Amino acid sequence: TMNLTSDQQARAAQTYVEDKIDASKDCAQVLQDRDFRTRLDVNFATLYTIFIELYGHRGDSMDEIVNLISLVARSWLDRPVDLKNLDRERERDPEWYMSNKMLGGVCYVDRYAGDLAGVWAKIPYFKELGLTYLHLMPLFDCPEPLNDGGYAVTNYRKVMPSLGTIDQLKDLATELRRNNISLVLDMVFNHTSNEHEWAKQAAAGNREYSDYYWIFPDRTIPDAFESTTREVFPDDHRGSFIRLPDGRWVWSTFYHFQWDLNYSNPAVFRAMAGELLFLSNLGIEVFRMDAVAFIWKQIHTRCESLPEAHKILRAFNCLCRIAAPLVVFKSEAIVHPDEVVGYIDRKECHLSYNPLQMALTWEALATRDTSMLSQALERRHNLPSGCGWVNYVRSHDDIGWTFSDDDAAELHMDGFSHRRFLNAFFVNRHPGSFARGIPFQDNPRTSDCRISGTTASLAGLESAQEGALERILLVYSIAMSTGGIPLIYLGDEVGVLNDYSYIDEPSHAHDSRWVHRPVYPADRYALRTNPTTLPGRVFAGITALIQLRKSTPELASGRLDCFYTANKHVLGYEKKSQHGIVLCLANFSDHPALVSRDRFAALQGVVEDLITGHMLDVSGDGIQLRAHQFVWLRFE
Ligand code: OTU
Repeated sequence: TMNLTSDQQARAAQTYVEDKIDASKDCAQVLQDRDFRTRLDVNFATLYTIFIELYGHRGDSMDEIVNLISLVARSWLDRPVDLKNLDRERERDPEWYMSNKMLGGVCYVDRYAGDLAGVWAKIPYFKELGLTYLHLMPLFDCPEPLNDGGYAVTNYRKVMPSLGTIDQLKDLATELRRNNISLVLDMVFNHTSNEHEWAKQAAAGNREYSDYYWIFPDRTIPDAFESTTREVFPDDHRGSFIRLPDGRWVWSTFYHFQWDLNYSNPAVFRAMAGELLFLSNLGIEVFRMDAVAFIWKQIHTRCESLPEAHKILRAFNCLCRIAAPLVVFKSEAIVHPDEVVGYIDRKECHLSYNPLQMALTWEALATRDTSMLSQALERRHNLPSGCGWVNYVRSHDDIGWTFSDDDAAELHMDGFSHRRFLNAFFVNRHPGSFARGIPFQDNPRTSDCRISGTTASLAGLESAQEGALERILLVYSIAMSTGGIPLIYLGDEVGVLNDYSYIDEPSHAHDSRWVHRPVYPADRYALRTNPTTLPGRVFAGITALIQLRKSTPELASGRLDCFYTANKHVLGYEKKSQHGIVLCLANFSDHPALVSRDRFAALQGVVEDLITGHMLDVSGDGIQLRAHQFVWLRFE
């Protein structure tokens, strides 16, 4: 192999792999499949290069490649024909998810609908709302009662028995697809539950499976790692390791019953690739790649967002391009904004949560000042083409203040003290706060703290403060209009409040995120069509925003341009398309605010506000916004 270029090496490797597959009885017929061959030709070199970079130092890397491609081939042969058709359709329309018609919703199967049959029964409601993307929270088999809301998976091929079966999941995916709704599930691939078969084998001392995790006989290496790693769930345990009954130490970033997988072992990569492809063949269209920052560990580093973490994701992406091309990844990286964007690329994750916009929307509500949010839109919003944000107001998780301290410093703000202010404000320890949040993972050693609470409770509906309804609609108007996929935490559209009963549930009491994971609020939903009630007013406001978004083509695509309002209370941005420009203005103040006429010098006089349908003359006195008012102005 001396002096071969990397291209030639990859081609030689592909020939070697194909010969092995041809010789095997198992899946040789795949080589006659035109679609498979084309996609393999396009993607093999990328996959091979990454694989050799990660595992080439091992003697068995060629065998591992053969095993991996055989797995991919098998998966393609098993893929249902309706999915193969959709694969082709999506290859022809690769940016389908950037449409202004896209709308996401997320819920827990058990808490929102009882079980999978209950979710099926809610499809008419999802259509009424306009959902095209449904994220069901983790629903696979996991230990009871402690499972971190399903993020401790025991078996990726078995649905939690109380929720249904894998066949029901597949049928539900098909039915949702028939109704134009893409099913989204988590790929919890950084860790498994300690009751997963691999973990049980490892705990029993099996050598092969001990290598699936980061297990060490004594504290030497754990101590070295922990000198640079961060504590993510410090309420549960200190450091990154927990002790096994036999005295060994196993890596556990999150809860002690979630053990981090060892991706430096190619067997782990292949095993998880098998689970991913299995789920793809059920008709899952988008995978929420959980906790991506943590998947690679290297001593003397923070063990977050290492280059190899990106390579693992790219390799998984490549496998899908070959054997499940319609699949799209969404990155879940709730970290520094510089790191968040690192995962966003069509070759890695097409979509990403937008934790910065989410957190700074709340920040602006608390401060009544849009400077930080505006700066974030200006400098951190636009993504590589074909990639999009998932814009959310609340999720099942806490709010973390992940803004960049350097960005804050440019605005003459100190990140540390500002986070302290925000934490105090949102847990109602600041005079005059309208928010009713609860601290999450309050760490006195580092002063780190995050916030739990529902949208409505954080916006002032629970404390019955003036402007609560307007604040809820204001924050949703931002998520609905900046571009990408807006994601509704279901229940928010009827203003669901904090549920403090989690305190009485022993398996939840220690985790304040349960305060914003209430069961289906049937009473509020029953009032949603009654406009004299609060749930009815929230619902009317949010559904109006949804309709408007779907009929405003300027809101498609991810790009925006900032509009300088010269009034710190008022956020401004423009969305452009070949149809025209929509200028969004949002007043975060509790008082009226003016955007003066000279700010519109470049724009024409009388325009329509899409929100109210009224015509406004911007060249007269400028635009006067009521407290918390937002307008979407269309310039032709
Ligand atoms: C994710 O979140 C999930 O969203 C959580 O619900 C899980 O508990 C966790 O992983 C473990 O599976 O720390 O507070 O980006 O912020 O990955 C939530 C880093 C979390 C973490 C994020 C994690």
